[in-house]
Amino acid sequence: MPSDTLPVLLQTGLVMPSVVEQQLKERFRLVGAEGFEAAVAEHGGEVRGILTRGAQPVNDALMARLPRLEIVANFGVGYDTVDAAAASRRGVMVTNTPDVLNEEVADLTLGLLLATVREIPQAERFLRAGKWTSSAYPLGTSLRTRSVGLVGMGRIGQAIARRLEAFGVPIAYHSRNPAPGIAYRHYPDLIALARDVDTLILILPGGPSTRGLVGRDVLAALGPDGILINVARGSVVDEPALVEALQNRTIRAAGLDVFAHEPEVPQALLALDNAVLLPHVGSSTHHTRGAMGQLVVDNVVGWFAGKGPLTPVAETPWPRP
Ligand code: NAP
Ligand code: 8YV
Repeated sequence: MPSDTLPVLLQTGLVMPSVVEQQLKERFRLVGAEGFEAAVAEHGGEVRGILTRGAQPVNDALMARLPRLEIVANFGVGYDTVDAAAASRRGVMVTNTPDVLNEEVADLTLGLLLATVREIPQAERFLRAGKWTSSAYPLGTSLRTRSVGLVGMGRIGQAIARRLEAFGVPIAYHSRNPAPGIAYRHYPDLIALARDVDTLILILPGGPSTRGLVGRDVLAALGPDGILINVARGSVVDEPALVEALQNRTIRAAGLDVFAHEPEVPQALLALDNAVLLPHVGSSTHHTRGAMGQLVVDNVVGWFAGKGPLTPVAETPWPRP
């Protein structure tokens, strides 16, 4: 088929080219990777699908410029940069990549938890700096005495909980509703949970409903021995309040995979020795990113073949009610 008769897909930045581009380029015309604004200006009237990984918000204003848009395929389970409610109003399908990354993200979360509690990066820096020859690394805090509050008990939260079970750590959780079939104590009130545990792990969606959920009040309730692990979204935490709590040691430490304005990380956080910082790598292995890319491909191909998407988000159910 001549390329100008193929359905046009707009990419908001590169989305796993070795999997996604490789499989879609024969059946679709891919535009946008080399200049998003220029592609919208030139092809806006023809675009039928968007491939996105979150760098560029897919909001109502963008969708208004794409009158033939049918589907937004998000590379990632979290789709907080896509206005799914606006898509639903416009009859546009939104898909994400759930489940295929649960175990990978849960592995990384346990790694980050241990790194933060046992100060693994700090101890390594100590050795590399040649300090071991003059003194032993100071004794630190232990996971043995800790209890964990999971904020979010969905697909990934449950995979984290399974791993924590193996570590013998008591678990409780906060979410808006109790998770079906989960026996851990449910706290409808996040501050009450923060008061009762000394370690919080955030694993819930970003977006307006969770913006700033962990602020000064939650950090104060967590207390001076408190450890905060965030593998959810930077927007869930009041970042300046967290920096202040770490600087003043009103909490003990934080392990962060996500930040408010990625890829920018505040200098004040970089300067802290009680923060372990990762560049949003929860799912970033060849294995799991490949599976996520394949799910993006399968959603898009299924949609344009008239079979419907594999993993529609809650706001755009399929089959349509
Ligand atoms: P999920 O299965 O949809 O679970 C979400 C959990 O969060 C549920 O327990 C839900 O319970 C709870 N929740 C939702 N909104 C809430 C609110 N306003 N207040 C309190 N709890 C709320 O999602 P998942 O697949 O586990 O993924 C969770 C999130 O992890 C993603 O959305 C993404 O942001 C993040 N993530 C990060 C990485 C990384 O690389 N760091 C990788 C993958 C995912 P209720 O609905 O009952 O409240
Ligand atoms: C990805 C994620 O890194 O799935 C998610 O929600 O945060 C990560 O798996 C991201 O979405 C792709 O850039």
